Amino acid sequence: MGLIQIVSPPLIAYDRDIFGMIPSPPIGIASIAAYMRQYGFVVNLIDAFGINPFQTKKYQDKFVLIGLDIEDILERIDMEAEIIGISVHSSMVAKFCIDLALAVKAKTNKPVVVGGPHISLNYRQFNMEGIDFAVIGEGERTLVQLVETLRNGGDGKGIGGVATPGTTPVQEGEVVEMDALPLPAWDLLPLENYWRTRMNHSPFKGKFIPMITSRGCPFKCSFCTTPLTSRGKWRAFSEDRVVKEIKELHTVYGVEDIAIQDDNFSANPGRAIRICQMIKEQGIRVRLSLPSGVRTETLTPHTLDVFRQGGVSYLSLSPESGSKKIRRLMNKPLNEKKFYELQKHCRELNIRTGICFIIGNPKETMKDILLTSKMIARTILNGADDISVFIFSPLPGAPMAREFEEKFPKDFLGLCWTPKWRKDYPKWAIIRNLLYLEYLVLKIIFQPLSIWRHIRNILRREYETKGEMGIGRLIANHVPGNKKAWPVKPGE
Ligand code: B12
Ligand code: SF4
Repeated sequence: MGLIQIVSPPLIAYDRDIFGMIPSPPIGIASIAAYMRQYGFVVNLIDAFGINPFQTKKYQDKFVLIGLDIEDILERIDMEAEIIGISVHSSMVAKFCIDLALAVKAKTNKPVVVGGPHISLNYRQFNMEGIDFAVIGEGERTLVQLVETLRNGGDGKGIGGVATPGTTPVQEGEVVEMDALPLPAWDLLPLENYWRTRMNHSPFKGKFIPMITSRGCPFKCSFCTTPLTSRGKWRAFSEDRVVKEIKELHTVYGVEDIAIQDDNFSANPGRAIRICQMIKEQGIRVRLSLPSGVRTETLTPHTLDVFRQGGVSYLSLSPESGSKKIRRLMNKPLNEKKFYELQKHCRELNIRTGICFIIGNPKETMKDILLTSKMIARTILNGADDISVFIFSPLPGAPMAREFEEKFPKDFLGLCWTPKWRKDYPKWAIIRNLLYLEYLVLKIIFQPLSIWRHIRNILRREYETKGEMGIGRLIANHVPGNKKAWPVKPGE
């Protein structure tokens, strides 16, 4: 019996777009590999970004490809593999993954299976290209079922959660009970290379790793696809399982910074509190961060106190807009009073905060922008450390994408938070820059001491905010002859 080969594609972003160039070890395929190994499968992972994050190339005119390209990946594919899987995280990599899948098929003539968040809502795009199998939703159980069926001479059609060219899945795929999932197979991924980039999805000082403690989200923000892929369900590891994983990451991999990348870590606030209490009681010394946006509805000042005691050092809050009208369109209600209180409390607790905004809604007027600008000012006066301003991009499947009138790229390339293909992009880019300028000026005026702290962190390359990581990277790139800098533009 051959092995199971799974490929995670390189990172693809607009040239020099630091908003899109965020590396993070691919936890989805690490989870599948760990689960399959339990059943005796031999799994080999090719992390096309992680293997060589310092190799950059021009891609499709306006983009940059970071990591291995198709030829590099083909060289590494094990010809003994009985099936080759490709993980498609976002629409940004869909075009590359189709080309890769077709090239793999042509070279190996083995079955190719794709999966990942993009596939769950856009499997037809891959079916139309004739790619053998597309797994919708969580992949652990479905991939085992698919491989076993193929081994037994089946054609894979009719398995829940599997789409094949010309057929739609008859039923949802089976999901594994959360606590039955083993710890991700990090031993199969080149973590050291990620650490060498000195960039991550979340601030860090030492060795970092991502972690998922729950899947799905019960909320329904209209720009997001998670409510559809998770069907509004939220499933979580038990507190014991989460703490066990944190302990192991710390002791086995020497990790000091853990980025909890859940869609909604605190959907069950009691569970989140207990996790942090257990970390404190057991004396586990790691820094935790919550970079994916924590819903204010699920937080109280007390929750934040316990988070701090459990090691939470950074979290991002996502009001998304200062305008009620825009928040309504995003289906993201916000109690502003509570938001400001929580934000101030984070400051008191020394939890670093990043406040996230999305601008560029087609119905957004100057008045709405001014309200966002006002909110940014107030958050800085309250002591916010960082802001992130994204430009709205219609992610295929998201409710807001359906209302978006401008045609988005057919191949989905460019569907990221810097949508340069939008006709009105230049306008939004200027507004984004002005909002960052406002942030910087107000920071210098109202938080002068914090500037020194940011400078110190950047010089030490030990980051407490996302902004420090970005600036640290840009500076490192401008030091002549600095071979350690993670590149921002295509190489030769
Ligand atoms: C963490 C995260 C990131 C991280 C880490 C990514 C990584 N390397 O894993 C970072 C910050 C780097 C990131 C970047 C981006 N992301 Co992101 N990200 C997420 C998030 C919040 C969680 C993903 C995750 O770890 N889930 C947990 C793991 C266990 O699940 P999983 O990865 O989905 O894997 C499971 C299945 O998908 C499947 N599966 C996965 N791979 C495979 C392969 C095979 C062969 C099979 C069979 C199955 C399979 O099985 C796995 C186990 O059950 C999701 C939201 C979500 N819930 O999906 C958004 C999400 C996937 N991201 C999104 C986007 C848009 C982006 C960006 C484009 C944003 C940007 N900056 O512009 C970039 C893309 C970067 C690039 N150029 O490719 C969108 C994608 C929507 C779309 N259609 O494009 C999502 C859905 C969020 C949203 N708002 O809607 N992201
Ligand atoms: S943006 Fe966050 S809170 Fe809103 S639906 Fe998506 S995952 Fe849930």
